[in-house]
Amino acid sequence: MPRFISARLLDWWLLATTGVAAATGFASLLAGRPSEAWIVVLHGMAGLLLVGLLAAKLARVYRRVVRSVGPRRERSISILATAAAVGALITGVLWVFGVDVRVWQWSGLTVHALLGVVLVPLLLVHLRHRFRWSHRPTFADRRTAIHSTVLLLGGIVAWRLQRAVIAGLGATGAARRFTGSIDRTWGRGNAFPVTSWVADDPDPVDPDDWRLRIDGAVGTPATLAVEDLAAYDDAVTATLDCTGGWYASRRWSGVRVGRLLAAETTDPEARWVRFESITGYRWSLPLAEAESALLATTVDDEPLSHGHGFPARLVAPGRRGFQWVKWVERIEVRRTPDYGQWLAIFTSGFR
Ligand SMILES: Nc1nc2c(c(=O)[nH]1)N[C@H]1C(S)=C(S)[C@@H](COP(=O)(O)O)O[C@H]1N2
Ligand SMILES: [Mo]
Repeated sequence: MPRFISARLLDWWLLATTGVAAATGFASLLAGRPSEAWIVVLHGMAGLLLVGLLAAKLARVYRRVVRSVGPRRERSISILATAAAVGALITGVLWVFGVDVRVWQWSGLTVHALLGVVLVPLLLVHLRHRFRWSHRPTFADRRTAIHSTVLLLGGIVAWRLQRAVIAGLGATGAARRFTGSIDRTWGRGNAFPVTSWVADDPDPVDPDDWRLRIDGAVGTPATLAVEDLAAYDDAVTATLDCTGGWYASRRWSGVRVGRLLAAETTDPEARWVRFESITGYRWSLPLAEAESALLATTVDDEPLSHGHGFPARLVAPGRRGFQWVKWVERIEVRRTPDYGQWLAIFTSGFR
């Protein structure tokens, strides 16, 4: 196997590219506006480059692995990390080409993300075993600069080619949104997938019992009933884009959150608005963004179904689906951000 680039440079690029792939992969979960499409593009380029880099690395080390050179624990970690990386690359590439490798209830894109999450700690342990700062390449030399430029261009060209091939094949991949999600806009009203997290599965809400509380950094807390919300008919057309890999555009109507807060917000220090579900699921938005968001009660003029959050859900245009809290029962105006929400979306529903 001829060596095109030095082992040092290959390892450095593997680490850097994996870092970029992990960072953009995570950031892509929050990317909901077209101006953030570059995050997903960069993720794709890093992934395609990794296919080549990982193949080159495996060609270099596989003999050591099959001959069982080195401590057993180190080898096991290397093998597990390789498996996670190869799995993530395969599921990622297949997703882009329109092949959804479902495992249990997870979409291929979710499987891809989970493998990426598993890879990070494995890679850190692998680095702890094998990383030597003294083995870094010297970037001052010309060969290294040329090889690095070739690799960088390789990633870009591979990405362009992938786009051309998909467009040429007319594969379902061509219909993906910039986030990578597949179009599920078919049908209207409530006819689109229901997606809830880990344990969020409440009983249907009785509209007579349901109350919306508006409190926190507000003058006087308020309580509204279903009839109170029916008095408004603000509407917005917005796309619900789930990080699980599908999206649906709909016309939502209800009440613009700013109207509910107008009478209430008196605290000049108020900066955030937190939307809380009957299940404990919650997310918060900066005040100005929250004010322009919609607390929706209908979708395409149908009342929201239970699965979609009846009697009221947050519609936050430009935000990813997981931030569109369903079954909202409390709107809290806050001075500080709510970091606990990152945990709450995983643990809600368990109580
Ligand atoms: N309370 C609550 N709200 C939630 C969720 C949830 O599990 N619980 N799931 C979120 C996710 S991940 C998405 S993609 C959207 C899905 O909305 P839908 O089920 O109406 O399609 O709701 C979001 N709001
Ligand atoms: Mo989602």
